[in-house]
Parts: sequence; C-alpha cells; structure tokens
Amino acid sequence: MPRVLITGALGQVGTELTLALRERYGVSEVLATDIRTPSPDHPAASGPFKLLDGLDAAGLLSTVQEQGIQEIYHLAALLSAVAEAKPALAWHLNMQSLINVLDTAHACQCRVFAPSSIAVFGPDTPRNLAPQLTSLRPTSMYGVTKVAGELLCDDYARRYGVDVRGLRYPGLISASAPPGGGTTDYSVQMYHAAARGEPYTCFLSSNTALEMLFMPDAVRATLDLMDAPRESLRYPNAYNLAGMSLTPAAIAAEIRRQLHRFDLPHFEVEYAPDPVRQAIADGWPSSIDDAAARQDWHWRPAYDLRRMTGEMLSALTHHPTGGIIHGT
Ligand code: VAH
Repeated sequence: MPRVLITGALGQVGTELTLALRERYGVSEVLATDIRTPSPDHPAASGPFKLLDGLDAAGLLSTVQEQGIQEIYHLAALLSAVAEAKPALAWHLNMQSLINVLDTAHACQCRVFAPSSIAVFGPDTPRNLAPQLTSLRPTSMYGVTKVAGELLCDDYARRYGVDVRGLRYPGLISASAPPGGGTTDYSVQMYHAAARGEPYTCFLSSNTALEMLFMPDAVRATLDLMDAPRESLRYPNAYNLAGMSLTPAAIAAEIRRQLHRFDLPHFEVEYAPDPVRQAIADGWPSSIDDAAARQDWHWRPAYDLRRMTGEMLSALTHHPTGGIIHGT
C-alpha cells in the first residue's frame, strides 16, 4: 500500500521527487499521479501510477483513504509564464488543488509538502539577499497564488493542526524532465541546446540575475525539511532556499568553458528578451537569504555552477565524464 502520493508527478520537480521517494521508501510505497499518462520510460511508470486531477477533490480523498496515504507531495500547478497568460485558470488550478490537498490532509491526518517559490517576492522586495520576512507583493499571478498558498497553509496548520511544509524554490535546473512553462526554463533549455551542439536564443536578457538551484540539491532540501522536527521550524511552509545567483551569460560562459570535456562544438547564445517573462523576472530578487533554513534544519547547497554544468552536460550527452572536474 503506497504511503506517499505525489501530484504533478510528470513535471520537472515531480519526476525527480518520484525517483527520490521511491528510492527512500520503495517503489510500491509511492503513488505517482498526474493528469496525463507517463510514457513507458518515464520514472513514474516504474511503479504505482494513477490519473488524478488536483481539482478532483472526491477522487483525491478516496484515493488517499483507499491507499492509506500518509504524505502528500503536491507539485501540480501552472508555473509563472503559463499562469501569466492564463491568470484565471492559474488562480483556480493552483488554489483549488491546494485546498483539496489540505482538506484531504486534514480529513486523513496526512503530512503535506506544498512548494512555494521565489515568485512570492515583488519589485519592492530587497533585490539582493531577499530576506525570509519581507514585503510579499508579487506582480505575477503565479506569485499571487504562491503568497496565497503560503497563507492558506499557515491557516490549515493553525486551525486544524495540519503538518504542511514548503520551500520557496528558486529556479530549478535538471536534466531528466523538461521544465513546465516557467520564467527560469531558459537555463535548462540552454544546457539542452549546448548538448545538441545547437545555438540558443535566450528569452531573458544576458544580465538577468536570478537565484537558481540544481535539482539534486532541491530534492535533498525537500526531504530534509520533511524530516526535520516540527518544533524546530519557524517558517514551516515558506523557507527561503538559495543555491547560486546566476545570469544567463554566466551559465553560457561556464558551458563554453566545459565544452571540450564533452567533445561539443562551440556554443552560441543570442538574447531576445520576451517582454512577459522579462517583466516577471525583473520583479524577482537577484539573490535570496536562506539563513533561516541553514539555522533551523541545517540546509547547505552542495552544487556550484561548475559542478552542476559538468553533471548537466554529462547527463545530456550521455558522456561518462560526469560532474567531477579534474584540473579543468
Ligand atoms: C517558474 N521555475 O519559473 C518556476 C519557478 C522561481 C521560478 O517558480 O515559474
């Protein structure tokens, strides 16, 4: 009987969390769900899978009850760029699916992981080292749903005692699953283009600095937060998380620096900022202060740009070199 249910299991984070949770608890203990069926080679297809829409409250409740689920990782959501194009749908899907998860958790005594994002910050948040406690006036619908989500999680914890936790994920970089319509997707697309030996046109300006994190660090942070003693958590569902403050130009330069290790040709990037996604990015801080996570549950990132780039290019070129850098 699976003890864990993941919504949005086919997304960028859901794919990696499905793998990590099945490795930790056993394949049969983790029920992956999404609104579309995984391809046979997708990690979610390696164990229990169910088609489930986060808006289907009855279906979620009956699944959790029938399966005896004890933890819900709620990853289903519309990300920033898609949400900006479909604001009403984004509000409905992101908020109603969260309410459904929290109501189910309350009814079934489940613990919940529901991610927030650096999208909660807005233009009047300090640009450098955005604090844990600060002004949260985002100028994107995605950010609005993330601020509302943090407050909703606080309410369910206060009112019903639901143990719900979350992290303000920065931009996440991973090789295994494509990103799903976010403003930071350029970073993943850049690595893929370089690995194909193709040029890349970046939809953000070259000097747009944003906080980013390599997916293995994000997955470890998620599991470490869920493992932490509840009484040690000052901000259980909204911890700032930081890894590397990067610009597109810095990522491109590091890719170029390592091309020779993977027998890749030169890599050209041109910059053609997309007004909508540039405006979203310009509303986000360039770096994040994650001191609270470091103090409360001993968070530390393990990857820097060099190591991440080595692992990304190795994974995308299937080159055995890997992330270890020998004298480069
Ligand atoms: C997005 N990748 O771009 C997500 C993330 C901080 C950005 O929330 O929408």
